[in-house]
Amino acid sequence: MAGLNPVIDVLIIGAGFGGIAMARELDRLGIVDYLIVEKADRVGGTWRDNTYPGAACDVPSHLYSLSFAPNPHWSRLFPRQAEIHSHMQHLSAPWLARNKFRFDWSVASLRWQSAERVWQVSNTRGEIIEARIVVAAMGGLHVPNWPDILGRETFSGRHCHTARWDHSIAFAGKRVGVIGTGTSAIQVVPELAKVAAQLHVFQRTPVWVPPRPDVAIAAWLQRLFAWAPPLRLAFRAALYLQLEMLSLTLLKPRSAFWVRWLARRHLHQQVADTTCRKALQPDYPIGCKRIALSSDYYPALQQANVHLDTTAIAAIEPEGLRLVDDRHVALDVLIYATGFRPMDVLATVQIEGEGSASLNRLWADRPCSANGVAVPGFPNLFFVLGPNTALGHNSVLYMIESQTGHIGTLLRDMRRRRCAEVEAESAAMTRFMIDIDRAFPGTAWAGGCKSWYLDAKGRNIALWVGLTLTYRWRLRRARRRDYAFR
Ligand code: N01
Repeated sequence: MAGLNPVIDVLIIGAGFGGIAMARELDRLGIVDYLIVEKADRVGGTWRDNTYPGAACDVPSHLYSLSFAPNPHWSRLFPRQAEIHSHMQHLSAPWLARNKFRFDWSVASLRWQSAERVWQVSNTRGEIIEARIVVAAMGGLHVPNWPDILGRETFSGRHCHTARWDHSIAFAGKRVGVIGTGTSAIQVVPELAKVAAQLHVFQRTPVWVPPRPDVAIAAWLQRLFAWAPPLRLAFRAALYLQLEMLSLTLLKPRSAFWVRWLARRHLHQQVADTTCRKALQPDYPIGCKRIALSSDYYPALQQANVHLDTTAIAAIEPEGLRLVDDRHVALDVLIYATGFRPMDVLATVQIEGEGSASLNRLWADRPCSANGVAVPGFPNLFFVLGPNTALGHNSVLYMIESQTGHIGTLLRDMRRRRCAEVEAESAAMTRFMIDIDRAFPGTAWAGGCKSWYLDAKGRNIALWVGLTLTYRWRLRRARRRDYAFR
């Protein structure tokens, strides 16, 4: 193992939006002794990893921005991956200039040293950084779900996952298969349909697809937003309130009739063939799976070179897919748009807290936490976008900033009280999990569908169940009652 460096105050893991927001919070507090480690060679998180054609955000750009780094010059209402990623690179420049990042630094383990009250963080090369505080901003959706389909390794053509796009694959003139019809698939399918000779879309469950009202933001409006920041702020607030209203309908699905109507009308307007329409009509409440906004998915499915296949896949074979009705679909390229494994968020990181307690073991059945931010037994360790703080309806950046602000307040309290340790109370974790489980039944997300929000037993492992404002308010109160300072 490499020699130890001096102990630093704070180590942030992950250079996505969460890591950058945390770094900015530390700057605000005047904490200068920190580093951000990142497994890849650039900032960007989700927006660095998901580079498939058509990748875009389904939260409007002026809301999908960190509050301290507004961008009046977003070119579209719904930002595309390249624009978000370049915005993030621009955003991270001051920290790059200050040499705050350590790239290609893939964390392998975190071990709490109770005598020294420091976290010993090692990477896959055996290098170690010691830090008094660790903030894990690793995101919840970064482990691709490679489906457990018989014969997956035998496919002889090119293949990739949407979250690990292989840009060397040429699609023109090829027979391409896409497994999955979630939000990633509905974005990549229209792009592949433009170039593939044949595109086979393998759908297990249809998704609700309302139209995506994407428009370019005119240059004059961008200039106006730059010139009059209150106008941009008002626009942002209006977008935020609109999405909070959507969350009210998802919390009480009976009031979601208008979103359902919108999506049904969209399906009827765009798909004339009744058999095809029937195949694309979901039979679960809207919002149960993430709503997939798209105005070009249904038209793409009806192109002459595109085939929607709803027969289950029996096996992957060297030359293509075998379906359960024994049909063979010959393919040159296979795309897995099969989502992520949120339960495997700690798949590559071992975390040992007080008394060598293993967080991996603790979370093996279900990831539990106090407010999605901390776990009893793991002092001075905080999570950004920890369990049950993802969203199915609003900007996750609002949750990130709620959490980084909360962690910042705890660090300030530690400093004020001259404490070396802060740890979540067990009662706080119990309270949070009970509140999440109590609020969940009766919501759209508990509507009986299968989604990455749920574990194999149907328990909500991912979502915050409520308004984002309620979450921010909860964290305000949590500061006093949910932590022990030592
Ligand atoms: O993944 P998903 P995703 N055989 O889990 C199918 C964010 N995101 O990458 O529904 C056959 O939604 C699976 O079928 P079923 C966003 O938070 C955001 O699309 O389980 N099919 C499903 O159709 C989102 O919610 C944006 O029956 C199999 C698909 O694969 C999250 O990422 C864009 C299968 C997986 O859908 C995940 O979205 C992209 C199997 N064995 C992503 N296994 C935007 O901002 C899985 N499937 C727009």
